[in-house]
Amino acid sequence: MKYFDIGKPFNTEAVINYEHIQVSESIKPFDLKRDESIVLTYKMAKDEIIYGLGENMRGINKRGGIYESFCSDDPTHLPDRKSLYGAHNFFLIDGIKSLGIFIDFPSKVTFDMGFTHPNEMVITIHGLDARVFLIEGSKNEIVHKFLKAIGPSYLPPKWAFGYQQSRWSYETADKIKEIKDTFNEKDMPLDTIYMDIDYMDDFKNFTISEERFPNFKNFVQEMKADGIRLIPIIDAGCKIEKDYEIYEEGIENNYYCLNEKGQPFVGAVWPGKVHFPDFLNQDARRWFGDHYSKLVDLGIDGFWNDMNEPAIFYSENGLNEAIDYAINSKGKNLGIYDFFTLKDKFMAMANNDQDYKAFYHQVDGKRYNHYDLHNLYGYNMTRAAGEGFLRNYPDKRILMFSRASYIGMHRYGGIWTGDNHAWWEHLLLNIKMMPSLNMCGFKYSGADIGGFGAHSSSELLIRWSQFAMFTPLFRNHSAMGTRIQEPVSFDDETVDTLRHILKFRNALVSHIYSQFMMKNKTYEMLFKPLSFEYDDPASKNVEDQILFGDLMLMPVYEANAKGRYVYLPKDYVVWRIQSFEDYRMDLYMPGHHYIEAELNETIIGLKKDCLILLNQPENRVDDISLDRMTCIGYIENEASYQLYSDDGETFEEGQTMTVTITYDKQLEFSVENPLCKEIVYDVMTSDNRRHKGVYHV
Ligand code: MIG
Repeated sequence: MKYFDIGKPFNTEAVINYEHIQVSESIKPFDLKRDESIVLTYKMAKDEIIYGLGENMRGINKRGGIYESFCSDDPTHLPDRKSLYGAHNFFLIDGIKSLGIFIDFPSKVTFDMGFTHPNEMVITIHGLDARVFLIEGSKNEIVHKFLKAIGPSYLPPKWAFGYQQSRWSYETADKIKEIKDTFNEKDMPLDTIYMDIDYMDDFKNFTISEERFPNFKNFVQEMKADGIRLIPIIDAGCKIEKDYEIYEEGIENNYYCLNEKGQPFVGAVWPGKVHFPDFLNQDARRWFGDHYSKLVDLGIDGFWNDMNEPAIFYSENGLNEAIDYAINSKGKNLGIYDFFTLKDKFMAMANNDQDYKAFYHQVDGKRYNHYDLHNLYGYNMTRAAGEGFLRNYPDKRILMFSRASYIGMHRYGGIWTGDNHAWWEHLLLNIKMMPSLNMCGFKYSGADIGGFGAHSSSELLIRWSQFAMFTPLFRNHSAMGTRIQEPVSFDDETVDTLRHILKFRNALVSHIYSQFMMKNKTYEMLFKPLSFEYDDPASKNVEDQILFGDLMLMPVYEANAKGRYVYLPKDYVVWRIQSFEDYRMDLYMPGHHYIEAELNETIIGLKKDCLILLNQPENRVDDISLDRMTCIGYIENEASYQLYSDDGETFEEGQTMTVTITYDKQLEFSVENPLCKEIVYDVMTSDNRRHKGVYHV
């Protein structure tokens, strides 16, 4: 791995491990131009594929599109949307040789990946100083080197791998209790309930509405007694209000971003007028990070950071300008252009570049314009929280994920992919996005299951849950005004189907958790495109199946489908699951197949010589025991499986069990470092026989 500096780059702290990284003499194969901005160009060979770019629209192969890294809050992710909430400038060109590239630059970068000209890649870095990393090797080696350079992921607690229920908003303690009780009544797994902005007093960070959540500490304990953890939201902007502690402390210590004149910059978000903490200033970071403790001390074990692009509904300047323009237009016969200008004045008020250029950060005593460091804001908010947790609770894992992010933020928290919609297209997008998020370091991630905006149908929610069952963050969240989307709020048949899916996910928790912990350590992706494991030509073009370790995920993502076409590069056993107890296994030869999957069936491919261990499903992750495990597999001669397990709550190192099964007319088990007492097995062998039984360890 090498890096090449253009000008004097800002240290974003994305890359932290420089041990095997050298300075590069050139930026080949790129041509470099530097005048008003930095432009890198590269001629792409005909069949080269581009992987990566983290949270972005379009496919696993990013070629043919145009993308922009500039953390933005736009709740309508249409196919041509160029930027979402994250700025993930790492990608990989895969041709005869492979090359990984990371553009470490904290402001706007445009990636024209063969959009303007099919064979030309044009990367425009909107500034004059950047560090560009170049990584050679195979695809897997490149990602491995990159993940090592940016360091391991933060560690969420194990319960954060359970089913999580959210809604904007469950406004009162009673409502939250009711949700929990309904889940209990309907025997539906649940580990957390989210508290969206309405739990706060007037949307003020680190406050709790006395009226809607009286005696909060008791309430938290009461929920916990039933195994449910509450996860409150924290927003970036802090309300301007005299005597509000955060406001006063921030002003007193100069912790807020300042405008040109050196006064705290004013924007407006949920609480009305706010100041934005200067998360790039380490003192401010420390101060803000310590405030999370207030809630932790009340029994809260996790948070989500929102609106940290930062989203700005309007600024005083923008609003005044628009209002003046409107007043001037009053009574006039507006031509069509004047009318549109008037309309745009209001429409363009939110998240406006003019506003981003109107405030400043203090970094190590130097002043920087926000626009130039824009993509580091959400990252440093989450860093403030993450550093605070480690400082104040060094032995406790706390759930944290963020909306905005930059590469490197995964060391402090995960991400969710923001305001998607209850559209089938967004289920498919979720599938395609997982590998590229992993490439950029974000392992603890997931989308709003069922869709945030728009009304979800039961069918969409079921299909989405069948896929998301594998994403580390497994959360159903939806917006105000949309159809109630909890799995318990649908018709009986849907509730039954979702119960089976959620229970199955719970049975997978020890596996997903173990994969997360092991792959984090070895700097590998959890989700991979097929071409990262198979080098046949057809695997390169698969955009709607992905690998999760030895499992092939082949989700159904279309309405009214009763199955789907699947490409299998090798022979696979298709595991067709209705519930933990009820499933089929069928052997398929390599090639293209139509595989049936009724609405209540999840289909998963098991590759040859693979095993997977499941725990018995419970309704809470805390209740999971490893004593009795279920083993599913497909074996020709020998298959081995590792299960990592630890307490899931502290940073104490755990243990790894290895289960090996060999097959020669009959199955032979061997278990190293046993963590379980019994293995209930159901294994298919390549001679198309099924072997069922119980192995006592
Ligand atoms: O302007 O807190 O993406 O998950 O429910 C909307 C309310 C603010 C945006 C987040 C969404 C959350 C919502 N927030």
